[in-house]
Amino acid sequence: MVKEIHIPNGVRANNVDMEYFESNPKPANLDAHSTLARTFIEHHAEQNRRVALVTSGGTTVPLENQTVRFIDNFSAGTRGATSAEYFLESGTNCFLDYMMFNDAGTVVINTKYQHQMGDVLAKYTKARKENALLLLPFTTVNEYLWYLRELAMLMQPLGPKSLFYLAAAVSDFFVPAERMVEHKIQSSEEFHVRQPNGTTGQPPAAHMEGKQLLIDLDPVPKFLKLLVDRWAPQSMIISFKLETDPSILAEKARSALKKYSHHLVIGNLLNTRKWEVVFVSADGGEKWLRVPAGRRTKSVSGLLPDTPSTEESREPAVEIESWIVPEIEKLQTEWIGHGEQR
Ligand code: PAZ
Repeated sequence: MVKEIHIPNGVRANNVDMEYFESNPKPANLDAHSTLARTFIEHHAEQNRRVALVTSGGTTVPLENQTVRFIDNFSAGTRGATSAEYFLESGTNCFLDYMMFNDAGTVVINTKYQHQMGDVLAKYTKARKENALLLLPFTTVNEYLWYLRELAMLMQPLGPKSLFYLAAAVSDFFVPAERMVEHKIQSSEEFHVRQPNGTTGQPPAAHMEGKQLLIDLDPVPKFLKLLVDRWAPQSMIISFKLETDPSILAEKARSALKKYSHHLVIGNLLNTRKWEVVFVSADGGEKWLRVPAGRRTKSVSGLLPDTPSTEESREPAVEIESWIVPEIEKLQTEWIGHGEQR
């Protein structure tokens, strides 16, 4: 039986949301991608399937409208991409492991991995053919926020069958459109112009003073709060927390949960993120997942002939996402079962 699905037309506005979205431009491709997403979500909703929104990669903060310079947040995109593979039940390794350069400098598939790569390709092709995967690109933090809001609203009819798995590394600070200069900021003093912003005349967020580039960024609005409270109130929401100081990781994860009241924060450290993560849940629970070390790789120390290999010079024996994703699936099954609403 085909259920009747109603997806709201466009995004419902409210004052808190509007402040940001009224003053920062809508991405050029948003409407086209929204149409694709709507079709995708309706297709899966009709079949009563779960839909996961996996965010992946870093966001950038452009300093100029015609962007030459930008600030980036670190993320190789591996967590999101690999997790998406496991959500699609592909159960494979990262395909980059299967590639190599040949003598002519061309990227080819390592003959040793032809078989596995064939598997990945077949599974990817199947996912695309079955319409199980929709890829939507974003680069800037502004694009990220617009897309997140739009997709969350489109996913609302799925209720608890929608999952937000927020693995992207999103900028905490940004240049608001009203303080963004149009042209490339000039470093040499003879070309210094204090570019007023075209529309508001507000002082620019980035400008030269003498030989120094001064940048004055605004905080990015607390979008997780808006997601939890307004855009996706019935969805299961998992966020990631990246830190470099191990002594504050769990505390920061707990604090995020307290602030935003979502389901789970997965904490990880920059240097060990492929080996271990900590699940911090709303009931105060703290659970570490640690995968064993596998084969050795060429780490910096490993390249030196007599340096003993360290734990860091080994690849994890399994992709940690192959442990994370089934845990999330279990949690979501419980969430759907409870039929709770926050
Ligand atoms: O993309 P990647 O595999 O290199 O890294 C993943 C990660 C560390 C960006 C991700 O697991 C994460 O923690 N994302 C949230 C970052 C944040 O605190 O905003």
